[in-house]
Amino acid sequence: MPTRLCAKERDMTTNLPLSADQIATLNAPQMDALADDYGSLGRKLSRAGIDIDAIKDKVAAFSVAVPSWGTGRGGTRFAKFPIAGEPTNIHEKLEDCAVVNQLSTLTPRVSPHFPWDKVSDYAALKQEAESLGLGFDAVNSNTFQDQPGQAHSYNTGSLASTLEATRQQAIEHNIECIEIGQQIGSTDLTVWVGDGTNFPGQQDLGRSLDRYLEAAAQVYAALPEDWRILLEHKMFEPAFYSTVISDWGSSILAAQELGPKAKCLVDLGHHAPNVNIEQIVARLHRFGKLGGFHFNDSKYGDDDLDSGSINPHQLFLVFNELIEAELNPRDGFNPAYMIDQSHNVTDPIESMMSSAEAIASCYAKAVLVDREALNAAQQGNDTMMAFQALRRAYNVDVAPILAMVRVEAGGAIDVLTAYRASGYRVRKAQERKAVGLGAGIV
Ligand code: AFD
Ligand code: MN
Ligand code: MN
Repeated sequence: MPTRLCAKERDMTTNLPLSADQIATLNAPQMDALADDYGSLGRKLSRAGIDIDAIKDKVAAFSVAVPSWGTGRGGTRFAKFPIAGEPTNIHEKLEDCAVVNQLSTLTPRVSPHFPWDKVSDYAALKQEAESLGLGFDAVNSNTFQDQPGQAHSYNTGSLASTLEATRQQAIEHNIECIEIGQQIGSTDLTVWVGDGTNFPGQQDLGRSLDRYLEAAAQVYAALPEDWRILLEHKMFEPAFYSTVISDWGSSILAAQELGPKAKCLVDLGHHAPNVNIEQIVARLHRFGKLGGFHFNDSKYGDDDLDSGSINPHQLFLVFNELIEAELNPRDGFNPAYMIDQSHNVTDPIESMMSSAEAIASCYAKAVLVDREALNAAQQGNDTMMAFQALRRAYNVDVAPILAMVRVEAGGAIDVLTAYRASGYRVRKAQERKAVGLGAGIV
C-alpha cells in the first residue's frame, strides 16, 4: 500500500491551498485540551501495555486515496444538485483534494478517472499534484459510459460485448489508462465494468464471461511488470438482472485465470445487504488476491454514502481482518485503499475529510486489538472473551491519537471548523464557473 508522502514529496509541496498560519492559529486554543486527552488516553493504554506513541506512528503511516470525481457533487439517476464552487476540471479537483489532505493529513494520493481527467500534458499534471502535496493512486477506466465522438457505443457492454470492435475499443481504452498512469506515477489499474443484462436470456451467462476474460487478458498482457489490475466486482447496477463480474467469486476466479498481477478490489457497497464483507476480505487474502478497497457506506445498495456513517462497526471488522492480514501476509499483501463515494447532499470536501477520519479511526481501533488475547480465546473456544477482545478495542475513543497525528503533520485539530473558517468554498464559488444541472451517479 503506498504510504504517506515521503520527505521528498513533502518538500516539493509549494502550493498548499490553505494558510498554514490560519490552521495553526485555530489549533492553538485547543492544544492544551488535546495534550490532556492524549495524555489521559496514553495512561489508559499503558495500563494495557500499549505505547500510545507507537499507535500514533502507525496511524501517521496510514493513508487512503481520494477519488478525483469525489470532489464534485454526486447524484442519482433522478437528479444531481450542484454545489456552488464545485470543480469543473482535474486542476480544480486536485486543489480540492489538496484541501482534504492539508487538513486531514490522511489523503496524500488521488485516484483519477479517465477520460474524465484527461489532459494534454501528464508530466505537468504530476508536477502540479506534487506542488499541492499530492501523488496519484490507482487509475480508473470508464467503459460504462459513452463519450462524445466515441466510435462504438458501450450499450451492448464493453469487455464482454458480443461486438468485437466494441471489445477492442474497451481494451484499447484500458491500455491507454495504463499508459497515462505510467506518466503520473500510478501502478494500479482499477477495472469496473457495468457489463451485464436486464433480462433473463438476454445474454449467455457463460459466454459473456468468456468474452470478458479474453478481453481482460489482452489488458493484462499490457501491464508493466510492477503493475496490478484490480478487478472490481458489483452485484447489480447499471445492469439489473445479471452482472458479468458480480461478486467476489467471479472476481477471484477471473483474477486467478488472468494471473499473479490480477487482484480483487472490494467496494463496500457492492454486495447484497447483510453480506459478511469482512469474511470476503479474509477469503481473498487467504488466496493472495486481496488487491484493494473502495471505502463507503450503504443502507440498501451501492449508495456510496460517507464511510462509517451507517455501519462503522462493519468498517472496524474489515480493518480487523486487514490487520490480521498485515500480520500474516500472503502473496504480495499490499492493498490499495481508496474512498469511493457520491457526495449528493454535502460539501464533498467535508464528506471526504469526515470519511478519511472514520476510516483511520477504524484502522487505529483494529491496531489496538489485543491479538494475543484474541488468538488465545479463539484457540480455547472462549467465545465471550474472543468477542470482548474486539469489542474492547472498538470502544476506545481514538480521536486524540488522530488529532495528534494531524497536528504533527500541519493539519487541523478540528478539520471541519478549520475548513469553514478558511472560506475556501465561498472563494471557489466566486472563482469557478457553475456546473450545470444533471443526473448520473458519478
Ligand atoms: C461507480 C461504480 C464503482 C466504480 C466507481 C468509479 O459503482 O464503484 O468504482 O463508479 O468508477 O461508483
Ligand atoms: Mn467503486
Ligand atoms: Mn460503486
